[in-house]
Amino acid sequence: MAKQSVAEQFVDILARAGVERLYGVVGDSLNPVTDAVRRHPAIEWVQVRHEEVGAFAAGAEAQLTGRLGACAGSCGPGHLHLINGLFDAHRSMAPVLALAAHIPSAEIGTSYFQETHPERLFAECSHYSELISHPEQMPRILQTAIQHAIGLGGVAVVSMSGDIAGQDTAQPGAEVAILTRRPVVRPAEAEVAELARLVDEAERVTLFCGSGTADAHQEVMAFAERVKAPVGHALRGKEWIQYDNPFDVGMSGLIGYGAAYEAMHEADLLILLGTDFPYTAFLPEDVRVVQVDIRAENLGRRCRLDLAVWGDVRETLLAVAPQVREKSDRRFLDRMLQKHAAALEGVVTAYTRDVERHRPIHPEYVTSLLDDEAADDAVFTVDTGMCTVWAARYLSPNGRRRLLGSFSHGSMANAMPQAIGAQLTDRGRQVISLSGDGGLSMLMGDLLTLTQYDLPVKIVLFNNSALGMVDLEMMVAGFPPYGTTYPHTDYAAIARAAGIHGVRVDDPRDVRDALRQTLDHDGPALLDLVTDPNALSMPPHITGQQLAGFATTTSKLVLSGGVGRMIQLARSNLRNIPRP
Ligand SMILES: Cc1ncc(C[n+]2csc(CCOP(=O)(O)OP(=O)(O)O)c2C)c(N)n1
Repeated sequence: MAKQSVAEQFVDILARAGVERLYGVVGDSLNPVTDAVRRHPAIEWVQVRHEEVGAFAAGAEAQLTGRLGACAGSCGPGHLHLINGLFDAHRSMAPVLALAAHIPSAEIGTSYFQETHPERLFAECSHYSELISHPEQMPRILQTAIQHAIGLGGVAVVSMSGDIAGQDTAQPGAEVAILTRRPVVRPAEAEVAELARLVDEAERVTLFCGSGTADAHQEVMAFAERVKAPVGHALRGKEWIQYDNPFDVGMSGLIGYGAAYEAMHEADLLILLGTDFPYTAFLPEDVRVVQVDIRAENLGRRCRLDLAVWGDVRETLLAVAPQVREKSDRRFLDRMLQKHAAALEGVVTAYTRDVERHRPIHPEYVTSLLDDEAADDAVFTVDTGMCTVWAARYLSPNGRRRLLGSFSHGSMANAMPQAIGAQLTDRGRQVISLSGDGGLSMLMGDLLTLTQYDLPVKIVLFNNSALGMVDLEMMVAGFPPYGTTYPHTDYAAIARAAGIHGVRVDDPRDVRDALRQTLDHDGPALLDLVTDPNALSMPPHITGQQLAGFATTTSKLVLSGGVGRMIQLARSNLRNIPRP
């Protein structure tokens, strides 16, 4: 067999691990690798304008497909540009392999032009970050990296100088067996038995769900039915839990709604299912708590636990369900469903009042129309900022739609880059980026990537000429808003100049038609909606101090926050409550 270069072997193994694209910006140190990609039949080079976009896109691919995503940066500045997107992928547990091409190997440690120390630089945003400094380290280092990314869920980084990548490999890589699937993790029998005992002892059980409930919708519902438990969710659990859910009590957290908070606090047993919900202030202190998680190291890091269960949510529920006695008393569940419906009824009119004439356009109105008009299997990517609030409240999951954001890392500018990755995995699927004007402008260069690859991404831009979320945070904390506004900018014109179908709308009566036309457009499109910067949303459980700050800053602003179609779910769940 002809000799392979290290770079060729690298690319070959990535392709065999399921990687279809390598996102990046070329550079001298990357040349042997990009050249190997050019010649490889199964892997494509996606030429982004900013490496951060490539990392976000690779993370989005991984979150949608469950397969390994990949990106690359050339030495020095290319590494630094990758970092934020890699942090996001890592914290979302998205398996991503990043190649950090390094300066010439003979120069390492001399403060050479563009020198960084990638194995140190990426340590905090990866499970594994190692340097290949000799051809004989291949293929083992790459295999180890891939297995860290897939096995632990997150980022692995391989650094390699161009001169090493260009050398012949010492060892064949053709037969390397690569792990591509996760195992099923069933918790230990003793934990299952203890969980069953705690459930049997409890009178009021609440389930609180995170992204670990992906693929466990049916099991969560069956368990809730068995123990008559209200089911709340964290933001990353929304897409898996908030549909076909007769036990829904909404979302907890800073942008939460409904009765999830009450259900968690009034329970006598709270079961956290696959969630690393970070807000300890929203977790109860005097309730028994069980946490079930695939990551043993996450157990107990948010609150004191009565039982830690290491396992898949689905497997745990399947194992424990037959061991618990079915409960017949649904009083707690029904009380929580009633509280939830009442909480939603209280705000349901928040945005509907006069909204078809309200100028600037009300963002909640836009999102509720988008929810109606979007495809049943749409992928929504959502910018950090107020877009996340609107998405949490107005987008309706159904088991086929997907919702991606920067929900753990909380970075701005994630949505359009994630939409690029999402669209490349399936050009026929509707991919909608809910972008803020702050977020879009931060990585706007990659609008050109949409044109270059003719990606039919639809950008719905909430153009409030403000960093709205921070504006709100400043007011809540009692600071006068500062540094939070932008001059009015016509992003539709910018889109058109970039070769994208761009339409600007400032009349609320035109929003529905404009959304339809944008979604129907055959190619990339941007709908620039001039939205109201003063549309507010408040968490259901803000402290008195926060409220005081809010009140002292302005008395004109009102609490708002509608609830979209979830009110229908809440109302129909009430109808299911048996009448005496
Ligand atoms: C990279 C980064 N910088 C700053 C922040 C802090 N931050 C969070 S939301 C936000 C405002 C986002 O503004 P925009 O995208 O216009 O959306 P809006 O909230 O106005 O809808 C800022 C500055 C952040 N999360 N990420």
